[in-house]
Amino acid sequence: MYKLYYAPGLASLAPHFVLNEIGVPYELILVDRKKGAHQSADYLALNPNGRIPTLVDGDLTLFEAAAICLHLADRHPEAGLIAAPGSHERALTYQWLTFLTNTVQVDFWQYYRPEFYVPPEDEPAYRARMEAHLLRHLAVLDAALQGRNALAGEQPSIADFYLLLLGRWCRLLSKPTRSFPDLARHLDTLVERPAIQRSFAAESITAPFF
Ligand SMILES: N[C@@H](CCC(=O)N[C@@H](CS)C(=O)NCC(=O)O)C(=O)O
Repeated sequence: MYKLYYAPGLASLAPHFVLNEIGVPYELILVDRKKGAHQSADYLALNPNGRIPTLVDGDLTLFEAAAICLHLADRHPEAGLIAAPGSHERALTYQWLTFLTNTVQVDFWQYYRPEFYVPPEDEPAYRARMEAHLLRHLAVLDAALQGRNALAGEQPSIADFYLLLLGRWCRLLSKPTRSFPDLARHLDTLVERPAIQRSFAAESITAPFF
């Protein structure tokens, strides 16, 4: 049985969505950051970065939320969470997932934790710059979703579930996720899915979801 190491609302929420969409049994293991569990020797043995999430799949231990989503989608092709290798739809899933993780998530992290990057006096200006980047990314995603129900192909893929995580994180920006109409329409549809509602409930996340 899969084991997903998670903390409520963090990057682990994307693979949590994916596990519930697939409908396989799994064990959800809380990494209690308040107690420093993510820096414990036991957890660092699984994930030397001390970051959340980590997936254990038999003798495979995997970190990076996007890698976990890709692995789960590949292991369960019947769930239809990624198109066939070599197809245009799969290439677009790679494109959007990489954009979400390499660009949006990285900028969000810098917006959220500016203290890692600049001295205290520079933090407000740095955050403002990162927020401007994030708003531009949300506009790109909104335009990509115009008249569409998925980022790639016709059915939501792992990229869409990852988008829901990041859309949630961006809900408190000066121009929040909800103010991007096509993005909001798409995320509203995803939120209604039973697997997504089960994920939120298991992490005690209540509305508004983004
Ligand atoms: N690129 C990693 C980033 C994971 C990450 O940064 N996780 C955050 C929570 S969203 C974390 O573990 N933070 C630990 C900390 O704040 O020390 C992934 O997507 O898995």
